[in-house]
Amino acid sequence: AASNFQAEYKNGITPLNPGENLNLRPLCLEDYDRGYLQLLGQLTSVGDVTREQFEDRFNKMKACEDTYYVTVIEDTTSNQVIGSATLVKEQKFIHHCTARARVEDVIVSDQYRGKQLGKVLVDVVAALGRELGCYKVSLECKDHNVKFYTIFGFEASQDQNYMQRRF
Ligand code: 16G
Repeated sequence: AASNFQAEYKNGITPLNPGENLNLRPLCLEDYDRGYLQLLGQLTSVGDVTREQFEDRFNKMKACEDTYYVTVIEDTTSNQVIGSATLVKEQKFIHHCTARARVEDVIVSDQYRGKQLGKVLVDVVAALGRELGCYKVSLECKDHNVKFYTIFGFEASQDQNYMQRRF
């Protein structure tokens, strides 16, 4: 996967070594107690999610083989999840029964901004999308984040629009 990384890093940081006492790994059930949902609350509304609801959702995702790749960074000194990004792989019939991927729910805790951790997270999940054989990886983001995502080779589409219908 290393050869698929796209970003440049300062201060000896690499995607596989994101910093002292920081551990990049898949989400696990115990992250409920490590502030994972509070972290997501810095991105958007999460609501009151009980441990049972979290475990049920986690297990459902896990049961979807080769689909949800929730990646987190844990600060091992505070035992808190301080960053996360998710890759979702979607199976397709098109392009010879290939798959596409989406980068979702990218968030770094406010106290950890400026440490290249967002870069690490997106670099890792985008490289993973490629490794998993997806023919493309896409995301939606706010205007002010467009420049950030170009680092990894994302570009605004000339002829495709992001549309949504909210419920
Ligand atoms: C951003 C996120 C998306 C997330 C959404 C939540 C990235 C690249 N994009 O668009 O994944 O689900 O925000 O906002 O992280 P919402 O609650 O308004 O849908």
